[in-house]
Amino acid sequence: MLFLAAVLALALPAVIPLPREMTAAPGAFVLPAAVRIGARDPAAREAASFLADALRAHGRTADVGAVRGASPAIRLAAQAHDPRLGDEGYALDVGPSGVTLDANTGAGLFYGVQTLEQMLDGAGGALAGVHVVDRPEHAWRGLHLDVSRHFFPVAVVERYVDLAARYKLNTFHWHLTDDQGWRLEIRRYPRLTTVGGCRAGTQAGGPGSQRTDGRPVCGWYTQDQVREVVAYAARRHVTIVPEIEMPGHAVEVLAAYPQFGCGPGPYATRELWGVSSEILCPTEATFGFVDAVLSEVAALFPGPYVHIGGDEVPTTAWRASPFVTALMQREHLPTYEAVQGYFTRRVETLARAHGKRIVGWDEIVAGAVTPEAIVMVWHEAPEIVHAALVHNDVVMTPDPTLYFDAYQGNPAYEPLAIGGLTTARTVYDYRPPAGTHVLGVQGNLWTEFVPTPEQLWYMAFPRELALAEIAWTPPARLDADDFAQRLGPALARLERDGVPFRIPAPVFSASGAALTFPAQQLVRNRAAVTVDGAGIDVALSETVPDATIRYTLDGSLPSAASPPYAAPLHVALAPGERATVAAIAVLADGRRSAPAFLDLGRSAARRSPR
Ligand code: TNX
Repeated sequence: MLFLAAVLALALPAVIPLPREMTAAPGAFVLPAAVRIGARDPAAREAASFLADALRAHGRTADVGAVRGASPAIRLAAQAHDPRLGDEGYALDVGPSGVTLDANTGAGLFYGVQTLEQMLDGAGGALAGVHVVDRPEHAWRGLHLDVSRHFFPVAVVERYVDLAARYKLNTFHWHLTDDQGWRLEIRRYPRLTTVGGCRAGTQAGGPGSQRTDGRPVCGWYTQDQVREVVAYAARRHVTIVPEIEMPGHAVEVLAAYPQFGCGPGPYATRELWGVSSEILCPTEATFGFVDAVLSEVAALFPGPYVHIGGDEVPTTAWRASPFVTALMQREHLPTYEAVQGYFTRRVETLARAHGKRIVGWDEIVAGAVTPEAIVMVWHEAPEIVHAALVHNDVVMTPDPTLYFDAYQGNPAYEPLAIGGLTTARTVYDYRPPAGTHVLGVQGNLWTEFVPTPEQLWYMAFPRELALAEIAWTPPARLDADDFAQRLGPALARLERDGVPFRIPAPVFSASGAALTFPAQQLVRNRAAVTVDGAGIDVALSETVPDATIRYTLDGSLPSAASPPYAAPLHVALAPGERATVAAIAVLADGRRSAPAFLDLGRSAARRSPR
């Protein structure tokens, strides 16, 4: 009994992202059937309503009221005036008499509630005593979603935002426009959606395919829907950064309004992935158009930023344009990069007049951008990172390290993706450069090969959990092995919530030692071990707590009908003999992981020395 108590006291709750400071405290708080939550101020009431929902999901009744004489079990207040907590931090104490959560702001309380909800998950009726003082490492904890290449309805976008907020991400970069579709209703320019929001077909097949499915498709958000998403995100302390791509990645604009191109057209919303060579022409008419669009965008999105794109600008159309040639002479623009710089500065002036600071992809640096622009660095080359850092604040979104459209394992066993390899571990190991110019980090989810919501969740999780931790937790506290331990409970929670994340493959250990998969072997989901003696014990473990492992020993691919793993397998090998253990993890709903393989070989018998 005493021993058990000691163990309980030592075990800290599995929280992602790991709090800055978390220590065990004596005792535990036994949750009553009816929980009273005392909220001291309006911000506290708002945060408490999320906690009440979570308690109800755990079979309790919960009511939120004022803090009066009878002390409520759980008290929240956003009046800490505690410099340790900053704008987004919180202090959380759980002990036998209850829970107190303090913050300087509503955001801080909201994050404290997220921590508490994760503690509730593993608690089974009693919250272990704990003392937490937490605040984020990075101000910009971003997650991006491309709704142009594939359109996702409001309910999916809200779920995406909700899940991000649960892991304390605070910035949603909504990639609303691109060559393949304009997704935002603009009252002044209705054809942006009715024409630019439609395409005649969608690329079929993998990267580089020239085939389309021939099925016309449209999709966009009305301004009312956008206001709904903005409010939904705001309740969760998520700022939305809308992206309106220009001057490249904008052929859908020209399909609707060809007068903003440099050539005669005609133009069409793009059906294939990749980049259109048709781009916006830097005319006064175009800037008038951009001004009108930005005025509606600024009115819809209360956040301080608008992302104006700026990546991958082919110059073919500008080179062929007498207008651009004349502009270059008049404005003393020696290069096409300088023309893009001119374009960016004009747009920045417009954005500023609408009260917004611009964000742009790192290509905007080459054209001499103003120091107020925020540069979103997606190229990993050190010279590009450094160039951006000289004068500008940056957000780090390195491709493919934080690109959630890359493969998460051997393509042979993964749904079609764009390429590359970005595992949760790849994400976890990323460290942004230090310095006050680095606002934070962001994961990008481009959707060329993400046609459905199911695929969206698969690509997002578990990588998003690793992103959340490197965004929030101080680097000195980051520990991949510890994170791997906390991943199991986090995935179990996503499973309960019906989020079809990618299930990690089983992990091998042989004769007691965990086998690490070097990057090369990880790609092939394959490790190899040479056995010295007559046999070897192979243990398997899964990440998701209630998963079943199924395995084969004959080299075939395991199925749901293969034997379930229960105890370490003893594999006996004669000299020179080889064997393969193959294993998958299967969830209760039948979803399964990619297979992992362990090749065992015994060296041929050596002659005994004379
Ligand atoms: C490059 S990253 C793009 C996107 C694509 C992505 C695919 C960036 C700023 N531009 O238009 O969707 O690659 O990974």
